[in-house]
Amino acid sequence: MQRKWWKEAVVYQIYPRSFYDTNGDGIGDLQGIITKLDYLKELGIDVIWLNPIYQSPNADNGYDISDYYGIMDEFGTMSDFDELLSQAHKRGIKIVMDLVVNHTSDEHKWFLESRKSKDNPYREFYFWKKGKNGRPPNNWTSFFSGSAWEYDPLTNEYYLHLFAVKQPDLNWDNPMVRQEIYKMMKWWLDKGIDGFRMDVINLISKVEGLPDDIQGERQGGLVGAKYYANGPKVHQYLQEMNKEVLSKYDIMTVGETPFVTPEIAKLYVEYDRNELNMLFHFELMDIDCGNSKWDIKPWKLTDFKKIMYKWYLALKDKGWNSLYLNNHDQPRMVSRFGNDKEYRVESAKLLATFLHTWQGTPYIYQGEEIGMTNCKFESIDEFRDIETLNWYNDMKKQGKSDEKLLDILNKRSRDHARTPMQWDDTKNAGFTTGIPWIKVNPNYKEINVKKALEDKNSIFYYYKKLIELRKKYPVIVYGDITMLYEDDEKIFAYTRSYGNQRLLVVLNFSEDNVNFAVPKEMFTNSPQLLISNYPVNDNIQEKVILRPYEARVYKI
Ligand code: ISL
Ligand code: CA
Repeated sequence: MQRKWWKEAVVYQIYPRSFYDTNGDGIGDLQGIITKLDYLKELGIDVIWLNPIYQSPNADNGYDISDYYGIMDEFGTMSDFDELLSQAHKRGIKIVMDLVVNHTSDEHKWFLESRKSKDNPYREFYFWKKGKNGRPPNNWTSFFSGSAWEYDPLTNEYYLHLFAVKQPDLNWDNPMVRQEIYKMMKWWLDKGIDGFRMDVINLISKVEGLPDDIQGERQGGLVGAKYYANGPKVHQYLQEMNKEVLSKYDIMTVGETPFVTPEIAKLYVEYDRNELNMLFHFELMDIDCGNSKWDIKPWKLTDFKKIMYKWYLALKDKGWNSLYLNNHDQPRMVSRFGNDKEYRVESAKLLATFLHTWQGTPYIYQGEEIGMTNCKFESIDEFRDIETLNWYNDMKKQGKSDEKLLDILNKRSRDHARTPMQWDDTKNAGFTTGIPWIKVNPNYKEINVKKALEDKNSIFYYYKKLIELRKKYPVIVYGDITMLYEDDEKIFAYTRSYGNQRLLVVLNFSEDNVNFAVPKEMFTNSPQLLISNYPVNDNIQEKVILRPYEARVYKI
């Protein structure tokens, strides 16, 4: 197995807007991240992934970029960024930036030019088309509700936006677009950043002619996805990007890729393809979704295990997996996959044990390390996210009741991940001295960093220990996986092996006490407990009773 720093690393994702505010405007900022670097150092992470910090009118919190070479005013200046990068590097922490190049803001200078006239040199930077009998050019729908096309009276044409109206899609078939993007990437890499997380990078190549989705097939609730998801030239473009940019630097890359199966993923991440290092797939995130993310259904542990094992096997020895249980687009993992009430601490630690002992690079989302939960939103006015607000308005038009919609949003809105980081038990959780841009989760008096740092048994120190174990035992990074009791609906158990190192991981994903029979051959050496989320004083026995959400890792 090829050893790589980005396989051994633990990544910490920061949503800067909600991390820490240093000037009292209610918005987190780059100085805020600098202030908290020692906290992250204490946790032991190796890499920070920053959600977008470029100039942006913030229709989608920075995912609508108006200048790739500038820092968002609210976040600070380029010199703050340079300071952040050097302060992080001084502590041995790398910085990975978000790369949002499927679309720009409609306020980007390329788009401002592009919309001016049909013969503007920038016209072909985007997708412009005539309507069909007063209707959009095709029937594709946007990720954020409604048509994927917006009419512009100035030239009497429509432009394509797979996301918000203010996020026009770039035309990657235009070589000038690609060259501009590569130039910009090199500019940031030459500054010394350590990699990119590439936003919806598998949507950049659209099928020529942008045809109607005849069957109106709704992939994840979207009409048209089959004409742009993993499109015809995406691999050609990524190989070109790799050759011209990525291969020249010692960096890590992770593509965010909805609509990928392991078979499709191989084409992006197999070592000999020279495209990306790893992907964020959505199969686990879809586990409790019906037709779309708003259609909530219960999930089963056997499905969870099947998905993880399938991805492990598919990429084994040929590529690499990334591991995440939540991020800025998803509900909080402890509320979704654990129990955020009586077993919050136990289940947060259990999920962490899985995240850090499966094969792949773990990504921790800010606040996860203290067990932050979903937030109770009382009314629609408390939400900020454009996806949430557009969907709500759409559903209201269709006559749905507020009560029903709020109930769904209280499980699914992206804003659960975006409430401010809870630093202490003072006003606004110590996030800001001003008025926070979004509601603070009312549970901050109970759940906060200060409290976590004062308690040796906290979730925080459990994460710290998991990260230390990863550094100490290469088997955690590189070990092969063997599944145990695959059909069990409550227990997730597996072994890892690498050379003569071997681990046994046992996780009780239920609220019940569960019997676990330890396979006989594991008694030969005396197993050593490496970590667990309950006090365990006995040595491993043939029959173990696992308590609710109990997690144990043994060296065997
Ligand atoms: O958030 C989602 C589900 O709630 C996804 O559909 C998400 O929109 C999709 O995965 C793309 O996400 C990325 O690009 C978006 C941005 O809003 C997200 O924050 C980002 O992670 C557009 O740039
Ligand atoms: Ca601020």
